[in-house]
Amino acid sequence: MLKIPPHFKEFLSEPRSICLINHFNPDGDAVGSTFGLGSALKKMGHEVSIIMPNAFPDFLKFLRTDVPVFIYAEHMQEALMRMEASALIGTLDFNHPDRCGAELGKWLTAKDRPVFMIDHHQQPAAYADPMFSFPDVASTCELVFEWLEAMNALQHIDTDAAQALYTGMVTDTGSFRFPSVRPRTLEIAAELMRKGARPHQIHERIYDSNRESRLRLLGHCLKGMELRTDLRAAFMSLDAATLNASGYLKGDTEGFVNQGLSIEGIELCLFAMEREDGWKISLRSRGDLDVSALAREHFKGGGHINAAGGESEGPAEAIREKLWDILST
Ligand SMILES: [Mn+2]
Repeated sequence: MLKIPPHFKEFLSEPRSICLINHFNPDGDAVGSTFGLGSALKKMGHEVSIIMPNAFPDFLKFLRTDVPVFIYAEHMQEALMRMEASALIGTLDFNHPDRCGAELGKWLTAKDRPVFMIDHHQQPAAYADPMFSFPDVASTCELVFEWLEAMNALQHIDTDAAQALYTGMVTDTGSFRFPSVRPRTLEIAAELMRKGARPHQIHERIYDSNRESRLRLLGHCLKGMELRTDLRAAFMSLDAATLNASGYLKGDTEGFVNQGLSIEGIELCLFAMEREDGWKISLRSRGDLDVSALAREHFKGGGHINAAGGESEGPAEAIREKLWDILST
């Protein structure tokens, strides 16, 4: 399936200085794919750095890597120095320069050094070459495994890398239950287990490590949830005042949007959350209902068929009415 162009393989046959960049607000797949690929590339003889646009959530802190990680928002100078010194840039789990923030995105598209992409989002922007872009694949971590296999480099996946890649597969597939899961997905998961991934430990770290504030926020969110059964849709929101009063930490609302979808007969859920820079929108759907198109057309965003995000003007009531309008027409 995934083929490495000969000139690219040739380029990587010598030790190179490589920077791997993932997207703003890195999730399990973004962190897992950069950690997994980063440490494998290091074992292949390359000098690797990972650049994250901003910090990743606490529930992913159990993941380990022997590759230095620079958070751009916190250590801009060091991150830039690493990027400037690299011979090759890899962008993982995103496919548009905007997704890593305005400054990093601008730097990426300056085109003064080769950039490759490994990603599974729809409608990739043409800033990278080669582009390993496979929108039908469930996670970037799954693609990193395929990429390493195509490079004959699976032996370079150690226990930490296996844990990282497995974690991204779990978070991007809702624990292997989304329609994007293929037989191959489970084969790769099994292979990662053989390489040291511990599914029970990963699940515990991701799903059984709630902070009290997170659970209370979820309670608040569910209490205010509104359903339109005629439209088969659910709407949930949290405003800034509620978030601040709860002692909100990044990552606390991860997965909230899926709760609305768990109701029988509901096929779409929109979760709106107010941050300093405006309202963030998360959308989830079932089946053929394409929320990435909806996010693109109405919420300045995008994503996958069943999982997408964007932004909107507030307040919550206006977003809710907008959603009902869109779905009614
Ligand atoms: Mn992903």
